[in-house]
Amino acid sequence: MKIIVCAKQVPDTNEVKIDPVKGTLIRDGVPSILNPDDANALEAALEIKDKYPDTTVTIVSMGPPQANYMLRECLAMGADDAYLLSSRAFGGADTCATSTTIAAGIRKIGKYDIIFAGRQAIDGDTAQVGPQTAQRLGIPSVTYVQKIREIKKGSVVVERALEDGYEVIEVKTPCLLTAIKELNEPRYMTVGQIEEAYKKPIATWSEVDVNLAPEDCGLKASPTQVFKSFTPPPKGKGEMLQGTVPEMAAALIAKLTEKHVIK
Ligand SMILES: Cc1cc2nc3c(=O)[nH]c(=O)nc-3n(C[C@H](O)[C@H](O)[C@@H](O)COP(=O)(O)OP(=O)(O)OC[C@H]3O[C@@H](n4cnc5c(N)ncnc54)[C@H](O)[C@@H]3O)c2cc1C
Repeated sequence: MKIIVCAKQVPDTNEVKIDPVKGTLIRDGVPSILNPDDANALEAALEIKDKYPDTTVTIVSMGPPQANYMLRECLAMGADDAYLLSSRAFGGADTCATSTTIAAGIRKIGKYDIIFAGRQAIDGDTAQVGPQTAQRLGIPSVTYVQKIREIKKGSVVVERALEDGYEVIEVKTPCLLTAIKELNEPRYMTVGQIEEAYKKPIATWSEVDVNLAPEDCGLKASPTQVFKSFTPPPKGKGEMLQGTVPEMAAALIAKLTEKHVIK
């Protein structure tokens, strides 16, 4: 079986703090990490490889040259090979242009049975790239995969998380599945695998390598453009309610109703 995992390097948004005086984001010293949902996607692929040893796991990422470190981490977890889609032409991509580029990279990689992506990336937070990539490749996709029940010949049976439960879906391969954190617990790298990971070559492909014209990628191929970004205002101070218990309860209900928390 051939598996491709889409992995994105993202700033660790848990480490991003807001400057209380200027109200701007403090990005200094914020480490770049493998997007958490993508670690679950990779773990799912590696678990299939553990079960079916003739499986290969290939990572594909679009990003700047430093995304190489994240790809080494994926190799050190157990992936077989990795490709980085990197070029100035890819800069400023929205999800539409990102999925066009990733799909072009996947076409060049060739045959695959399952593509895994994360549900969403913690920086852009759109959760659109996985399904869009599937659509560009003309294959079905299942999002919010919380469990892989069975790998059959020509299909996979998965559980898709819903707000109040889950649905069981059998999907024909080749297909794309997006992973959520409930799917598994990503494994650690081992020292031996880290050493091996640094010996492996990682091919870097530009738009020319994946048969895209410069106007098909990046900002030029993006129907949306971010024209302003700003830090949300900090939450107001807490407020202590005064009076007797019934008075405080009435005041609380009035405030929650006013904010449409309750009707
Ligand atoms: C603050 C901010 C605001 C933005 N606003 C918009 C907007 O309004 N509209 C818009 O279209 N774009 C927007 N973007 C851009 C968009 O988020 C990214 O450019 C796009 O590359 C990926 O979308 P995402 O990060 O939301 O990924 P998601 O769709 O959340 O990612 C889902 C999965 O797709 C895969 N994936 C995503 N990106 C890559 C990659 N580069 N390489 C490999 N796999 C990948 C991963 O498996 C990931 O888990 C914004 C970006 C930022 C930082």
